[in-house]
Amino acid sequence: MKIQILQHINACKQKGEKLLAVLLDPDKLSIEKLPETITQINQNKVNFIFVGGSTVFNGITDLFVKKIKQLTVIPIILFPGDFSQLTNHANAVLFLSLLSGRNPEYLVEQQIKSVGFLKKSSLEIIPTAYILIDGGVETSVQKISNTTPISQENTKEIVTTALAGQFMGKQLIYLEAGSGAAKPVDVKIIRLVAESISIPLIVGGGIRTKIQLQNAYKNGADLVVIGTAFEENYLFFDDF
Ligand code: 1GP
Repeated sequence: MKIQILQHINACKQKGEKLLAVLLDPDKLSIEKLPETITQINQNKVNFIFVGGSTVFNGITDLFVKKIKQLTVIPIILFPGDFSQLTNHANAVLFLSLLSGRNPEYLVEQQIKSVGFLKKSSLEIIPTAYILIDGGVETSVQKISNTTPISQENTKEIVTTALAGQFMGKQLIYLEAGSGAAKPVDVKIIRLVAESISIPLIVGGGIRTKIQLQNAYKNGADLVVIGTAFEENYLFFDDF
């Protein structure tokens, strides 16, 4: 049976059940290391495996996802840096539009380039508003997309951008401080956005402690994404 990922996320939001995703970047993690990595993930309460990165070489994502699939039943969601990172072996794709930026390439061009692949694929396509927020360092997504993140001071613009995403018909709002951010998205921003929108809220970037993770949930994040903290310490989720 095909898993309906978005339906599941919405049902969890209704019930107040918080969700956790681990981000695996094929550019940082070798395929050889996947068995050990996925064994750790399987032992924890991880709901989704996100796969993607800002700069992944052509073809690698396909092999990477195929290998993950052999090792786990956890649904795999593509979090692509560009259209070359699509593979039919995953369960779903976050169909991202970088609404914080003003670069047409990431607002709409990449999406158009992906249609040829997506119309033939069985991936669940989840329209997602992707909002880059200043995390205190210049992150890869900022460099690659050549866009300026929204300052954490500018809460009005963040909330307005999230609402614009919802009004455009996006099904998820993703607040992103960028992988390896020095400062994750502030809890006040998470709360303001969560109170303003009615669709599920994803938060990621720079979350390195369990307290930060719990605070993101308490303030309204429905799904939190962890990359670096798990990459650096495979025991990060141990006492969840
Ligand atoms: C997902 O980019 C993040 O939104 C992952 O960030 O690597 O800092 O956890 P970290």
